[in-house]
Amino acid sequence: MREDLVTAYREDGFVRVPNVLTPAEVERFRARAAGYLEKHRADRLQHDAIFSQLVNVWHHDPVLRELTLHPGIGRIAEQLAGFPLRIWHDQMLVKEPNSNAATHFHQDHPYWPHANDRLPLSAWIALVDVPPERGCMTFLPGTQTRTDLLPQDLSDEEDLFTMAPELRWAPRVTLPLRAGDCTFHSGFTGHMALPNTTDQARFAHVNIYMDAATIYSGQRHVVTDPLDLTPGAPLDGDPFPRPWADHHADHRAGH
Ligand code: AKG
Repeated sequence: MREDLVTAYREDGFVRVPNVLTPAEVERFRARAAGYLEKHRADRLQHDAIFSQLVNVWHHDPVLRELTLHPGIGRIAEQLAGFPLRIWHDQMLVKEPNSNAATHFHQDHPYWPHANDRLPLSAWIALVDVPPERGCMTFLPGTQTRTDLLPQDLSDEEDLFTMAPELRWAPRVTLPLRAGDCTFHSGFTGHMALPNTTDQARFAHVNIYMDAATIYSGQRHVVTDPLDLTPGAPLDGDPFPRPWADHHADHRAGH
């Protein structure tokens, strides 16, 4: 992993990493994602026009599980974070052809039932070419320090800027991706995704990583609600794996 990419991530709260997947992996995962979407449309969380969102596909599909638990991507995420991580959850985010709806600016962490954690991050993996007009992401550099805000309302384009008016005129960085490229962004980095105005679906697979020491805050969330956890319980074990880890090294380090 290039040191300049780590430095950029730590400064800006996001970074683009090219070619995290080989062309053969891209084709295998893209074909599988398209098939999965057709089979599971009814399970989508979002039935509005922003995107089709399918959470924890790794629980249901052995091929997409390889993508969520991809050791190379997990290791890059740990290098960027600088501490041990676990999978929090994955999500398939498909912007349907000509769906024409932006994902408005927001931060991710305020939606999550996490406490006792250092800065988590997401790997947003492009399974097709994603130029701006197909719905790539735009980031607000440096906003990973804004850990004080309430969850933003995704239906309100202005909500983040109403909460933090000084961000309204801040620089914005839009990062187009080729298939197999990835952007990593922290859980507090403000970001949005542009609309898909093309006639090809935008397939993104997002691996979300959290600090391995994260505990459950008690807040409701679709991933933790079925687990019936007590507030303060560690988010660890089988539902939140770290398969890329060197278990011997972890043991020596006391994790
Ligand atoms: C995220 O991955 O945190 C996003 O907000 C993605 C939004 C999108 O892909 O439309």
